[in-house]
Amino acid sequence: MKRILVTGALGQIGSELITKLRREYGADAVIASDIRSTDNEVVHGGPFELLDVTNAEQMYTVAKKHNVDTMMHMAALLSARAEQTPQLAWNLNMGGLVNALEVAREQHLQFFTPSSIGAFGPDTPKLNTPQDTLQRPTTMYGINKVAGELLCDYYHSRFGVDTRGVRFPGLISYVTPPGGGTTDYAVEIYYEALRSGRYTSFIKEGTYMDMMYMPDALQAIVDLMEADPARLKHRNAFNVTAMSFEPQQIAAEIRKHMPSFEMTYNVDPVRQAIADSWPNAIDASAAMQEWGFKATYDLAAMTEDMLSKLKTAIP
Ligand code: AKB
Repeated sequence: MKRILVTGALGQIGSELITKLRREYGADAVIASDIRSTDNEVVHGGPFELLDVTNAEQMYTVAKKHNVDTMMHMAALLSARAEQTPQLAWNLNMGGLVNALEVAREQHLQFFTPSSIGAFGPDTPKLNTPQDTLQRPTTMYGINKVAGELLCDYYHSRFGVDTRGVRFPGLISYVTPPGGGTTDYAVEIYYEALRSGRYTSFIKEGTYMDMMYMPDALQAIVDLMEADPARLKHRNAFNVTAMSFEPQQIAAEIRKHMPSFEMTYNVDPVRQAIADSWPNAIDASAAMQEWGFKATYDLAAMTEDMLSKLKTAIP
């Protein structure tokens, strides 16, 4: 039986990943961990441990106690938050990753951690951004992500750790809201559309970024972890994406369901600068060829699903 330790389990990806993994591998096979606890399914639906990823000894003890064979390391600060507190971001994003990789090395674990489109920078080709290309990010988050990609490659080549990973675009979901990201506008817009019929975007009109609906992101993690390693020429940091749009396009899609929806702009210079330094649309062909990555939701299908799910979730 598989035994998977997930860090950052109460975060945006973690909380839905836990549900999916427990459904696929059994509730007891998935150990959720986070620095905090709360009263929800992640905590009560299977094993849960309080875990500060910057504490190497604690991480080792939890992994050993549950005899895990896989680690999915999700705990991290997102781009905008990392820009506000760069020292904390370095300590958490890099310190946590090094600790997690060390546990994976010592205990021979299969390992997953997400990178991001944030690992690219202003000099990276903006359109059809290749899998292997120039990476000179200008944000603390991006620097963490590039360093993390290289570190995961290193742990594979130097120590033989089975490291795997993807570069996620903005992830959109109706379960747990993201916090501190640049792509968060594309989640907030749905909540505000339903709550008030209007949204003020902090990202400027015409700013294209890659995005993906959460079910596709979770499936990508499972598929990559189950992929035949002989087929993987890259291991870490596979470009994955489902769509690229700018604020007017998501607003227009929402208007198809809510004709009176209104959008205005109040651009946040910090998050806008981050978005401007990222690609407009990345090329995911390496992930498609090497492990069969495929996204099923486009902007229209995602919008329909988000609005119908949120309608019942928002009081
Ligand atoms: C963020 O906006 O920081 C994240 C990401 C694209 O990595 N959603």
